[in-house]
Amino acid sequence: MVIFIVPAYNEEANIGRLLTGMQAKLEAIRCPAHVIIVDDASQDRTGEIAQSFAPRLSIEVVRNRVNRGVAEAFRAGFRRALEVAGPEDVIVTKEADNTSDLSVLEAMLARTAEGYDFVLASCFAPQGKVVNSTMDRHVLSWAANWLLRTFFPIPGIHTYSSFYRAYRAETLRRAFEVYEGKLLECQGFGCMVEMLVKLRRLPVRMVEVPMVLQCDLRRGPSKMRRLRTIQEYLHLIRREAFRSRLDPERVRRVFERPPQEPVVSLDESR
Ligand SMILES: Nc1nc2c(ncn2[C@@H]2O[C@H](COP(=O)(O)OP(=O)(O)OP(=O)(O)O)[C@@H](O)[C@H]2O)c(=O)[nH]1
Ligand SMILES: [Mg+2]
Repeated sequence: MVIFIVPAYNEEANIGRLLTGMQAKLEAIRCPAHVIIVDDASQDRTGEIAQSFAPRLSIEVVRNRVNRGVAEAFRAGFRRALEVAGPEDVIVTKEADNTSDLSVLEAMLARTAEGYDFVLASCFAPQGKVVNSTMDRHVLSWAANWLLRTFFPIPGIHTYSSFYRAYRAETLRRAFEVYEGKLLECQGFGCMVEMLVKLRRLPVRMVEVPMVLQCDLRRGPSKMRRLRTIQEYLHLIRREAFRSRLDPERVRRVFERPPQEPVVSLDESR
């Protein structure tokens, strides 16, 4: 099974199209899936529209009463996904704004089936592309990724900031355990970079799948606050670049343990 986690804030203009596309794709590739939407106190109909897909799609909407930001949405999403995930399941995170290109999903899942623990959809990979972005946004994003690559080089990885990723659930469970819940400490958009930087210190096989990021598929404004995100990246670089080594004995113990069955069965829990 593939468990999707989609953080969504005021995405009523996008979420219907997103879920219609996902439903069609999952049927076409015959992929059993469960979708977790984390609706973060949207002031529009995001949650209602997502919930209306329930008869057609295995979906649950986690609703926050107050807006807690994208990092808290991922924390809640991962917590829930790891409750229901079995050892062979894959967790996919993606954006609600239709920019996470579904045509690369099969390639991402194929890579996890080959044994990769962590697969990143990558617009800065040699065959990837960004189209119809504004010049300033594109330059900013490219520069941020270049800076992150310089401080935290990972062979073959070019895009550090993307939300669109596939994780083997069992590996992620172990990563959360090694970091004792501190795999995601950031509060904002930096949290996805933080996860990548922290996962690279573990015995995790990573690979990229090139993606075309088509920015004009999004309707409505961007939710990303640029200044705050830049500050968070800089803070992350300062904190992680000089962090002491993880205890190798602890990492070995957690990563060599037998796999774990789901804590909660999806049928009973909804
Ligand atoms: N749950 C939750 N989701 C959020 C919040 N802010 C943004 N998101 C979601 O996070 C995803 C990424 O936000 P975007 O606005 O697309 O940010 P971005 O992709 O970095 O920037 P663009 O390139 O401008 O699209 C979308 O699915 C948003 O709905 C929030 O406060 N809470
Ligand atoms: Mg986006």
